[in-house]
Amino acid sequence: MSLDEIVITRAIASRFFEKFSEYAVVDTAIVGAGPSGLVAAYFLAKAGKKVAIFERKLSVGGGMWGGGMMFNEIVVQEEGKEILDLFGITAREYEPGYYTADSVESVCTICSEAMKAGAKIFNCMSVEDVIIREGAVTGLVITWSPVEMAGLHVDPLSVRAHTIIDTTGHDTEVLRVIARKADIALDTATGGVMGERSMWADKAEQLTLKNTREICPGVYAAGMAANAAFGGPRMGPIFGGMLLSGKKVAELILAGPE
Ligand code: 48F
Repeated sequence: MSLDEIVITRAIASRFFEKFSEYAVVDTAIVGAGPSGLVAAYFLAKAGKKVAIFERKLSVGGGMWGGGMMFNEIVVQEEGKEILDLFGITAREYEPGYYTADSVESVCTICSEAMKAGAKIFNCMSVEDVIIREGAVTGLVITWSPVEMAGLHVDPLSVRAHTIIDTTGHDTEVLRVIARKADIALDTATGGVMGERSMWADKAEQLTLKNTREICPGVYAAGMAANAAFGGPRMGPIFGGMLLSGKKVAELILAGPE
């Protein structure tokens, strides 16, 4: 059988738009496919929720691929190792309480499990705004990342979601746009994004979990974005807090409003 380029083109276009159209309305939209976003997607999808992740870059994994300073190993503490174990990722003890894992194995495995559980990833898409109805965030405004990068004047599209998770890491992009444009105050001491503090691994890891929560109606903060939102410190290349934050935010969403 000879291959026809037009069939290939139509196959890609029709399959993509089938998926995109189906996921224009979801239970949870996650912004950012770093470790916290991928873990949240896994637990939510596994529980039967319809989940889409929107990721600006071509690749998933956020800051986890690069380990520490591009040395592609990550460190997790005892609690974080339990998540690696759950995914079957090889973790080796370095010193009591400190475990290492290959960062590429970690990203690939968590991403694969999240997708096998049913989550869909839309890469090369950037979230630039939100939709608000009656005081709650009900959707995201998205554009192609290359459109954003080229500064082209192209109108975006939208997706509707029952809940949204900001897992955009240090930049806290969804929360910043809410604080900047919307008439909704964030549930922080200032009502806005407080910004991250300097590195303090121990304190930051504890605060990441504490700060993982609903931050305004319809929107949860998780991962490094949670610390940046509430003025917590950064933690550097220890990833247990990120993994546990992804699990916690999924549990909070599954438990429903308090
Ligand atoms: O930064 P990132 O890995 O988030 P995380 O899950 O993990 C943080 C750690 O990697 C590390 C750390 C702890 O050890 O401090 O930094 O909190 O991944 C965030 C992802 O969000 C994407 C971005 O490209 C990255 O892959 N992202 C950021 N803004 C947007 C976005 C946006 N507006 N739209 C779509 N994706």
